[in-house]
Amino acid sequence: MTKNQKLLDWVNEWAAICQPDNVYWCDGSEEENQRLMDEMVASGAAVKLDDKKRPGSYAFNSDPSDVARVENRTFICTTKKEDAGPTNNWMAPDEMKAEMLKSYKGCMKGRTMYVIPFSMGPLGSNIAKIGIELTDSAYVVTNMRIMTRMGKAVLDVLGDGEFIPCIHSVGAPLEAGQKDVRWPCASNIDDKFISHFPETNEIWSFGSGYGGNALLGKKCLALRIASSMAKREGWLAEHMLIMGITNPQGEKKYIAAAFPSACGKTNLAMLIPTIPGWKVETVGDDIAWMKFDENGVLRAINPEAGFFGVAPMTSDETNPNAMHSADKNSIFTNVGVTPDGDIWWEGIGWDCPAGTITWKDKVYDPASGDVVAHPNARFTAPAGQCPCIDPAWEDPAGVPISAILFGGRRPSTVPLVYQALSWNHGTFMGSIVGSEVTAAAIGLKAGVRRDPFAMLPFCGYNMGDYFGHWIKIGENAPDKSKLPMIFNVNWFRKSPEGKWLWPGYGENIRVLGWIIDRVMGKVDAVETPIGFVPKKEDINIDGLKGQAELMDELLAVDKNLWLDECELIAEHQAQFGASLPKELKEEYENLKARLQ
Ligand code: O2Y
Ligand code: MN
Repeated sequence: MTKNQKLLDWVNEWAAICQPDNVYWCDGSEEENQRLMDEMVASGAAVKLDDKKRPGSYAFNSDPSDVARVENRTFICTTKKEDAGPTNNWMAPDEMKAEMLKSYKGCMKGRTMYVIPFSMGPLGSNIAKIGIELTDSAYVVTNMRIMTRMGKAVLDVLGDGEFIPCIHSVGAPLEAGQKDVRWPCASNIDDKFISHFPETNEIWSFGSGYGGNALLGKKCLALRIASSMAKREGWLAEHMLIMGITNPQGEKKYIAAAFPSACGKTNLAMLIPTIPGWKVETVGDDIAWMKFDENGVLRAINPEAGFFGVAPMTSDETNPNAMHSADKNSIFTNVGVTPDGDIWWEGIGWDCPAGTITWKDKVYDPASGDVVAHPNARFTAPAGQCPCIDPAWEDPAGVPISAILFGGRRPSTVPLVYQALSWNHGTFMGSIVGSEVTAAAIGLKAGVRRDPFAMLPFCGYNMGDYFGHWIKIGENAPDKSKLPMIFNVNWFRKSPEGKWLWPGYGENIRVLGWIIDRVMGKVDAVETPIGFVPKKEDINIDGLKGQAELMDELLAVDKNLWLDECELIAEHQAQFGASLPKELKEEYENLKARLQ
């Protein structure tokens, strides 16, 4: 398969540690995928879905203890603690490796070690990075085949080159003759580790088979390790969707956007415009890698090849493009399986058929109060199957980014949309992204839960230094006039009576339309203390009954509310201590001064 001696030595070294029964090099072929799926169906790990309803698709149920990313067991291991910063769990690399090596010893007994060569980014793109994941989970292999470019072609491109080594084990060795469980994983949360070594570009994961903990190309490589590489190399690895927007005149612009979870990022990436003449096309729904080209234009690629989307509440109503992406050749995890071999989840848009088997492997009993699908149930679907996939989504050169959007769930204070006054001001806007939480969310203090740049769980180094990197990107831009404009959007503003002020979903094209008009210099805006806000007549609300009366409230900038917000921002900034760039302190002071 390869003559890369470093790779061969590394695989041998890990095989000696983990002691699998076999080592298998994945070629990424259809036959290999089918064989693995057939094996998992035969063992009871997977259910084959009906070939007419969901061709080439399978359902898996995880262990009930292994259903999501484990943030409290996710570590950034740098020599100096301050390099991981105040928002990451930290352990020194040597200490972590010594601890984890104890767990890895013999951890693959009775299992196969799969060697997965994968590329994050189109094969051969100068922005792409090659990783090799070692795993004892066939489920991980089949998911990585959808989520990345995977297999022999990657080894051909790699040649003798450098790769990012990623080790993964579910942490459940089998004794001779021991029967496997459907979803092996470490039974104790403290035995799980998702560790990153940004100084040496390594990922070590142990104990979980789920999503971001196990598909190491995604959050671990494409965000945590890549963000730290990007800082060293002068580019950006961001938790952002990428979409193309074409106006009725046929002019097309690409934007990138970051939102904390539960803000409808996948829905926005695949939005179906409600106003005639507009078109939206998707480049990616989760991660953007951005670099300046030789003309000084910031260009973005989606390093992934698939979507790992939240299933519950995804429907033909909320996101038909996501639904069609998962029509075939998809993997479903922790959803219900109907008696006729299809899938079901809460909010899918039709009634749950009698006899549906829940994610906990029970016949669904509506009287029980149980759910059919776990709230973090997922579909893994090839991006190329998305009906609105952008023609340039695999262009190795990436797409030119004209605007960057931030947003959160802010029922009060934050207007529908506003534009940054400058790059540094936009960086400040990204640094204060957050969603309002109520005290009703058990264990949480009411207020704004900040998720700067939506990168809080994904920044591979000190977040204060990350802000500084954004400032430097602006300072060192080859042509500052070509930097993307920065905006903040808030689809979630409510009246004091608790009524939504904006319809959201496909109607968000009206706001994107204003943003595109700003990018093209077609409209003026009102300068306020927080940034440029639209003149209400510049947002197209044709056909939206009752919206005109809400626009003043929706776009209002209340100085007193913003002064209160400033107090919260000061608390937020304080946690970064000396690592907070002086430019962000200045932006804060300037905002306060403009408000007074
Ligand atoms: O729970 C998981 O492992 C999945 S988390 C996830 C998946 C797809 C896209 N984004 C996320 C996220 O947490 O941001
Ligand atoms: Mn995400």
